[in-house]
Amino acid sequence: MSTYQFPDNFLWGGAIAANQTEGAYLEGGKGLTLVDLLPTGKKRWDIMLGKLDQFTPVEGEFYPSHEAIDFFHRYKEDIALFAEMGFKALRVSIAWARIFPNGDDLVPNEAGLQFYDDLFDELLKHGIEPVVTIAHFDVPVNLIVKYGSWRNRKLVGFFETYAKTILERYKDKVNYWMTFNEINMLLHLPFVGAGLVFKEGEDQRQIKYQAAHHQLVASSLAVKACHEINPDAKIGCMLAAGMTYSYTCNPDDVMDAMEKDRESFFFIDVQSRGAYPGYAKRFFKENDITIEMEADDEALLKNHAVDYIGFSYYASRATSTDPEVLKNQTAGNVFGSIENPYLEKSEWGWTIDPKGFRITANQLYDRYQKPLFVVENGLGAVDEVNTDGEVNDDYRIEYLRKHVAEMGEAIEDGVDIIGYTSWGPIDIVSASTGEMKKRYGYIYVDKDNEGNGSLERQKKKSFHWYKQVIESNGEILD
Ligand code: BGP
Repeated sequence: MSTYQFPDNFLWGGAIAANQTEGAYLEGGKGLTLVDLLPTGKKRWDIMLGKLDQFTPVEGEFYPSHEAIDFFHRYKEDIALFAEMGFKALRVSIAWARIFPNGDDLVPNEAGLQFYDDLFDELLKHGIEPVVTIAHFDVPVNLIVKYGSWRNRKLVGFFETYAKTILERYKDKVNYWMTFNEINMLLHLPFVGAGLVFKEGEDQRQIKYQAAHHQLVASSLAVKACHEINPDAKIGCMLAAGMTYSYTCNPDDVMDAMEKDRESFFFIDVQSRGAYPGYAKRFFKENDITIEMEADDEALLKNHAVDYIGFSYYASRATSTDPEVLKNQTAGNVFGSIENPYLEKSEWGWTIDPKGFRITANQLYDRYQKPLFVVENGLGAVDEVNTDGEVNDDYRIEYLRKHVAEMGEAIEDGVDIIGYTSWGPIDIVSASTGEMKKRYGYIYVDKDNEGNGSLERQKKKSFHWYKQVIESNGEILD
């Protein structure tokens, strides 16, 4: 038995994203979205970095998002399994291109709106709160081709129209919203985070930060609309978090670690504290970055701050100013990191640091003093179905048990955490690699990296473990 006291109404559940689960990529009137242009294999990474000149799927390439795990047709079966685990909440995203297939359509696509009405009704039928991400890595391709995506100020207006449409449509069904998934990802995977495509010789950093400003203004407009349409709803931001450790007590390393964290905190400082921080203004000046603003931008940012801080936690990071030390890089949720000699890594090289979860939660709560919502955490691993047809994912239970325990410690530290929706409660397409092999789920899906399989679902050992965690409200973690 653990000794942790999770709040009575703690939102235990899971998190998925439209582009990694739904499939049906052109059904029901949906338009092409940026992820529909991401094939598996080595081309994927270059495109995610913004090197792309082909805006329709290429014959012969495999695009995992086109079918994903067919959640579009199977959501009722999957939600029944989530309900069997006792989920209080399910984080989903709405595919922008299901609602506005071209992004700049004058009227929304009713079939798309109806799909999410049906999805939310199914969740509510099972007593599961929808937690909705408005934008999760899926800008409609037409907005990229016609306007250059978020580098263009016009995206603010298109996004505001999209956000107002769904906030109004689902105001009686959705009480938890968040604006941009991992808004800081834009700096690292600009095509994924903001649909940015670069031409030879462009100043990419200038374009990224101008696009970031447009997203930050758009986010404040969504917050404003949410509070006007449904004052009882809560709307948050969403950060890819994970504290950066200094490799040594050398003040240069400590400063470097602080600056690495501030690179991400910048987005949340604006969305939660309502203004550009001084360190960002210094950074812009020293790097010849000029942010074009419109007259009421700063007032919008100031007057429409988020209600809670949503974040993903997979790992902590480490940094050093010593070129020799910097050579020992490891992977991570895109950011990468220096190998931490005190910690293990996943099969994909992601550092495993449960205590870092407690540290990061304290760091965020100290900084923002607003409720936190853990909207992603989990272990991507290779799962094998054994000869008895079972998946004994003890390694995933171990990872999750340790992280949930550290979350309990953070709550005892006084950190106000309102929920935990672990990433990928069902096996889904990996965002970074497009693989099915990198599995996160409590539920196994019969599909491989090449798209073969029956799509059949089956419970893993962790399904029963998580069911017990939820039933006991975090008391039983063994
Ligand atoms: C985050 C995304 C999620 C999810 C997660 C796991 O960046 O918000 O969409 O994909 O990472 O990463 P991956 O799927 O690459 O293993």
